[in-house]
Amino acid sequence: MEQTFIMVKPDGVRLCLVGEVVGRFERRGFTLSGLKALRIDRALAERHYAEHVGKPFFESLVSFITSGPVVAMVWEGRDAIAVGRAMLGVTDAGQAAPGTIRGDFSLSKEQNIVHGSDGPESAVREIKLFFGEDGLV
Ligand code: IDP
Ligand code: MG
Repeated sequence: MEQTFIMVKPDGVRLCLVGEVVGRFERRGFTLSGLKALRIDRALAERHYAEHVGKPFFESLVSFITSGPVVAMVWEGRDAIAVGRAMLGVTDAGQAAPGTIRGDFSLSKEQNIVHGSDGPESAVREIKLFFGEDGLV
């Protein structure tokens, strides 16, 4: 069984969408194997979004992702990574299909409610970063 890292971002928490996101993954048939609320600091943001350090939107992304609590989760099940990404919708929520989380709850390219691992290496890295003994939190 595959595991993926899913996180409700600060906008999703502020909009009271934690239950909505959890419910969608539960109803799809995934198993919740880790969950915690935390506040991301700059150091953790730079590790989590390492691939984006230096990009034009990076400083804005750090202010956003550190602006309030997030809810970090590990969901487990068949094709959890790809199915999870499909359930999120594309990055730019304004382009995301209705029926996806981003497509139902946001119009923003940055404040797009949720994060989901984009592949097996990211999933392992992100789960370790947020939940592993080696993690910062
Ligand atoms: P993903 O979250 O769909 O994997 P990434 O390209 O990995 O998308 O970008 C990480 C996060 O950075 C996005 O979810 C979004 O919050 C933010 N982001 C990505 N591209 C832009 C942009 O062009 N402007 C503003 N924020 C962006
Ligand atoms: Mg990504």
